[in-house]
Parts: sequence; C-alpha cells; structure tokens
Amino acid sequence: MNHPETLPQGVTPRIFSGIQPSGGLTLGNYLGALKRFVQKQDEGIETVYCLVDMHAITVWQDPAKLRHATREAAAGFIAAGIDPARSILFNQSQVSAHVELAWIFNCVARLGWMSRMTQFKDKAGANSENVSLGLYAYPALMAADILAYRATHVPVGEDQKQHIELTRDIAAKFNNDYGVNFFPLTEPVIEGAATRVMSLRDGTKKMSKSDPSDQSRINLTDDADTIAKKIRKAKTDAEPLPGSLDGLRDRPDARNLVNIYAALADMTPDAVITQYAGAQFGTFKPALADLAVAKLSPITTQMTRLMQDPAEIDRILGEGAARADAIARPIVDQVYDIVGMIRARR
Ligand code: AQP
Repeated sequence: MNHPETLPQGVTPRIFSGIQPSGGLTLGNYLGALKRFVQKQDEGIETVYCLVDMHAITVWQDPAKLRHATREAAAGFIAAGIDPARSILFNQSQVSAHVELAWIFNCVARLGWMSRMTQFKDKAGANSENVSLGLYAYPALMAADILAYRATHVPVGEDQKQHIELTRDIAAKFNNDYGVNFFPLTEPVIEGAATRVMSLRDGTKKMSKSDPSDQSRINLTDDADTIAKKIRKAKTDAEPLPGSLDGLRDRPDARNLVNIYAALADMTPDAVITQYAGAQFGTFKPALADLAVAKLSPITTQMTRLMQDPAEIDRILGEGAARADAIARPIVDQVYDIVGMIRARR
C-alpha cells in the first residue's frame, strides 16, 4: 500500500476511476466498479469519477448513441449512489488536462509495453493492423486520467489490473527520466466477490457491454422480467451446487452465478455455498433472480427518472468538470514545467 510518508510532496489520498460510455452499463460494471465507487465515496476519501468518452471513441461510436450512453452512465452512477456533491462526476472530454498529459505519456511509455497489453490483443484480435491508433495508445490515456489527479488508488475490476501496473511503470519512468518524485505509484483496489463477472452464456468470458449477445449480460436498464429471464436461461451444468467452493473449480458457469449472488447479497462465496449446498439450479436461479431484481430495480427506476431531465445531467457533468479541472490543471502545468515547456501566457 502507498503509505502517506512515501507519497510525493503535495499528494494526498485520492481515488480516481472511470467507465467507458461505449454502451449501457452492465452488472459487471456495477459489481466490479460502480458498487465499489460508492463504498469509497461513503468511506469519506476524496473521489473523482469519470465517464471516459475519449476512450469510448477508440472504437467507432455513433455520435447520438455516445451522447445518450454518456448521460445514461451518469444517471447510472447517481442512481447507484454517487452523490455529485461529495464525489466529482464528469465526462473526460470536458477536461483537456487528460489528453494533454496523455501526449506526454505517449512520449514516456515504450512501444513494447503497449504491445504486451492483453486487452488490446483481445480487442484487436486478428485485425491488429486495422484498429485505431487510439486503441493501441489507450493505456497511456488511462495513465493520464489517473495521474492528472495524482490519484493514489483506483478501484477497478480484475481486467484492468494490467493497465494500472502500466500506469505505475509510466509514473516511475517519468519520475526517473526527469529526476523528480512527482507522480505517486498508484495502487489498484480490486475487492469483493465479483471482481470478474463472467458472461451468462460462457463462464470463461468476461461479461461485457460490447458483447454482440444481449443474453450474455444484465444491463442496468433491464426490467425485472428481462433480468429474471436472462438468469433463468444462464448457462449452467446439470449438477447441484456442491458443499464447498472447491467443488466449483471446474464449473465456471456455476461459479459465476455463485459469485454474482455473493456480491449482490454482500456475502462471501463460501457463505453462499453453505446456504445452498446440494441445491439444484431450479432452486438457486430463481433465488438469484429475486435478489438481482431487488438490488437492481431501484437503480433502474431512478435512472429512468433522471434520464427524463438530460439538461440537469449535463449541468451536473459540467459542474463536475469544472471541479476536476481545478485539480488537474495545476498538476499538468507543473508537468509542463518539469518537461521544459515554456508557458508564457499563464
Ligand atoms: N465483467 C466485469 N466484471 C467485473 N468488472 C468489470 N468491469 C467491466 N466489466 C467487468 C469494470 O468496469 C470498469 C469500467 O470498465 P470499462 O467500461 O471502462 O471497460 P471494460 O473493462 O472494457 O468494460 P466492458 O464492459 O468490457 O466494455 P467494452 O465492451 O466497451 O470493452 C472497470 O473497472 C472494469 O474493470
């Protein structure tokens, strides 16, 4: 853990995290990220949360859909418990410090580091010559998102761990190249029973908002019937639930449902297995569906209500952006000084 004594001068504990508005939010985003974001806010740490629209366009987005998804994600954050008075909530493109710092980091990060990023390899697939340069450079922009606030901790799902490690490498190389102790080595915070929620159609694949199959995920906009139907149809095997977690080792689909139950109920997976030992999926799935509906329906209802006033959402994002800019601008100005850029018009 980053201990306060070892942090660079002027750096205080601060949380930063983001979600791409590249589609509707999923149960994976909720359990792996959003639910944790709310907990961090409620612990009283300074929290900065960003809808990373500049990341979203690394893959082509329909402009009207991007605008809608950004507002809907903001509504999802607020409905899930993010209080824009206590947390800073904004969309990335309104704070230019992010892309300015990203360019500097493009000149610090090494090509070989980017080539090792598994998310790039997964997303580019066999088509890597034909994806955008932005998709390749994505981790440098993500490092800039975090370090423009000199954030000390980033709550994320398991899939983002490698990108946070790269952020630390970029911070360390910048500090070393310029002989400063300016950027902290940010820690990932990967906690809870569902740090990697898997597809409902394939327990070996991450639940993702861009999966072509809507049946593979639960969206935060799904109504109660849709949630129940998707859980009922979730892929499982014919065996009942075992008496211990060990018995789920080679059963990824079953393990996924147990993890989702645990995360929604704020229980450990062990406690879920103890409660449902020997139960058939005919019993477990309806219990999980009831739990998911009870936890998610209030969020969906509130999101729908908030979406009726898009101007108010835009106002909240604008206000958040101004507060974010007030933190990030002086940090990026200091970076320009460190790097040797003349800033005569300040
Ligand atoms: N399945 C998941 N389980 C746990 N956490 C997850 N996260 C995403 N999916 C899961 C966490 O949500 C945060 C925001 O992720 P993101 O939207 O910026 O990008 P992503 O990880 O690439 O999510 P998707 O849904 O797969 O988006 P697309 O399909 O657009 O690429 C992160 O903290 C992430 O760990």
